[in-house]
Amino acid sequence: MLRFLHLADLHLGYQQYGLPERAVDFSRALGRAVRRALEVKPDFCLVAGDFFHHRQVDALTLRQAILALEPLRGAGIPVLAVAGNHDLGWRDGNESWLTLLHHLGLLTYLDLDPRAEQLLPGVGAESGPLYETDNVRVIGLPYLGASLPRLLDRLAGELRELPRKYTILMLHAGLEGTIPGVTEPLRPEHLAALEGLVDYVALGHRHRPFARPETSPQLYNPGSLEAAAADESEEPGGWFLAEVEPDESGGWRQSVTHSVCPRRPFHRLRIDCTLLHTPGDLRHQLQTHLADLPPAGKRRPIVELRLVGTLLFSPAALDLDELTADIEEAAQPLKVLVRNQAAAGQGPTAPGEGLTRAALEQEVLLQAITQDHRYRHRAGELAGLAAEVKQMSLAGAAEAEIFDHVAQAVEEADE
Ligand SMILES: [Mn+2]
Repeated sequence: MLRFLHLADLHLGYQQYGLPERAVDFSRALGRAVRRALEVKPDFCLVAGDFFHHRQVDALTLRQAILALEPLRGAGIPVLAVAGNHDLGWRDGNESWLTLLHHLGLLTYLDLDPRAEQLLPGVGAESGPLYETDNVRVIGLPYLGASLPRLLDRLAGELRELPRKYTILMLHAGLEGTIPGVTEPLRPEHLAALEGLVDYVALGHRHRPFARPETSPQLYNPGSLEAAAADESEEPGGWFLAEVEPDESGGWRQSVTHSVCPRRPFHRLRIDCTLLHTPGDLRHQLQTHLADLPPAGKRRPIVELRLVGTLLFSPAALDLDELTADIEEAAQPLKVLVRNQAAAGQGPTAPGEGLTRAALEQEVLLQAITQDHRYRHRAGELAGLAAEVKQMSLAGAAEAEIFDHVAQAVEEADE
């Protein structure tokens, strides 16, 4: 029986939100996967690209990589890796950090020269896209973007000439149809052309996990170990453990299970402002959400607050700092992300032509005040008051005098 672990998108060295703690999270996530590998003792581990977050790696990140890979080398578990777009940037022939890890014997870097006449070199070649044992063949391609489909055709041609054995194709590419609204150069039919030649396509690149065991070849993407973006927190990634046995018909039976990698908690709160008439209502709604959060664990969470819908009061009255402070007090987060995606209420419509300057001013004030549900019922009165304040100020009235006037007007209205 053959067993392997399939990981992708480790993004080591990613200080998400500028926080060193997040880079530690990505490293810890890899540590989890390594511990699992040491328990399972697979024949090898696959890393389908984006080992590092940046093309240039700092000393701490390199140390994190070495500390993760050394125990696997010690246990005799090969790590096979391809370059993702983050590892490469674009190809310019320079050595990458993955090449260095390869030369240190910490991983086997599978790479391919798309210009080579023959893509698959003979067994025993110093470098290239091929890792082969008696019963398994792994072909790993770097991130190739839009040129991948054509290359797969050539690869299929070369594979047809080789003796058949259990074959894994490792790619760093998104697959069309897996993320709504995202167009990918790689389509399912490009992979279907490998039917009978490849048994397991080990994907990385998009960070949400998926499994297509019903297709031929079977397609898998384990997702990223940690969330590299807020929307990745809802479909957490991890790793696949694949177990492969020969079946009666001369093919293979594979059983593939996904494990989610334990991550730092990531809470996404969403408030629809459309039914909230005042900033106080919004704050109250936030408190309700905060009370529903799971109790704090060992790791401080990341909390995202998204405001959606239509704002019923003036955007100027929306105090995002206050909302952030409420979240900080209630959840003790590592990071608060507040995103105001709420549309402001309808802006003033063009006032009618032929109005006097004073009438035009009143019209604009009236429309602005009417947009705020707190003051809508007294918009006419307040627009009049604003005009009076302006007149007083132009006439040189003292601040105290203006204040008294406003206070008196408000008091009268409240009676
Ligand atoms: Mn990635």
